[in-house]
Amino acid sequence: MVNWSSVDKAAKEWLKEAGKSIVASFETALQIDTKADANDLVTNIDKEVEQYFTSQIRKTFPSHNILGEEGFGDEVQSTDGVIWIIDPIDGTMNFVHQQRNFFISIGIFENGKGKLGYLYDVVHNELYYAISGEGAYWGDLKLPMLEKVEVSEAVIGLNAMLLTSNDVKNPLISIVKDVRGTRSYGSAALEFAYVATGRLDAYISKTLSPWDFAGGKIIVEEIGGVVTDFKGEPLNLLKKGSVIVAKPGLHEKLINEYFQEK
Ligand code: 2AM
Ligand code: CA
Ligand code: CA
Ligand code: CA
Repeated sequence: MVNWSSVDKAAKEWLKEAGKSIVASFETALQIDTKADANDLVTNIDKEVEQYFTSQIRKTFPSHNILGEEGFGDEVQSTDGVIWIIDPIDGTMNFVHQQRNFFISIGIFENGKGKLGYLYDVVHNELYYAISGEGAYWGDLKLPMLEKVEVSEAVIGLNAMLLTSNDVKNPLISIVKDVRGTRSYGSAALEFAYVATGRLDAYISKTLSPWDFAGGKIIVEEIGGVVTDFKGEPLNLLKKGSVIVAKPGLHEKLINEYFQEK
């Protein structure tokens, strides 16, 4: 049996420590490299923060598995047992260019079921978290269940690149015309936190990796939000793919009225 309250306590303590070292790094010279393309950035801090979490987890919870963006975790092939899915800095471009609008994201799953989710806004020292079955929180404030909203009154997060496809049937073009407004923040974790707190009604992304959505999915689902791929299917915790996270009702409408081929 896993003692979830000791896992929760450790995760929160390590998030605070990691957050302090990230803030301290603002005074140092970053080493910036690129990954898949020239705009896909990674820094020494992304790597150091992931190494910090992996070493703490291995010392404290040696039976737990770790899936991390920067590759310091394990070669996770199945969702059996306890898995920590970690993004040490979500929104690296924001971290490098803005020194804000980036988060640490952690989702902890047991046999594929979300147990503990954390989205940490390092710069504002604000933690969004959920303990499955016990509620979701923004700091000390318990978050209310998400309420239904109409498409015409929805403010949704998405990346403008989604609109650059020439496909006239691109459902995103109709969605952008029909909603009240759109926002692009450049951090999936931030956008999940904003859906959880009602600042956004939905967030749509064509490709996210497990570490981009793991923490946010646990938090948003705890308060009745719906998280699926563009087909309305559940997300695979070990694969990248499309993601729609939205308030109840709105999610159904976006899938049924825009994404499903007529
Ligand atoms: P990251 O900052 O941890 O890489 C907007 O860029 C969002 O998409 C961020 O949450 C970012 O996470 C994620 N993302 C996923 N794949 C990406 C890629 N190839 N390049 C940039 N961002 C990516
Ligand atoms: Ca990245
Ligand atoms: Ca990410
Ligand atoms: Ca990252």
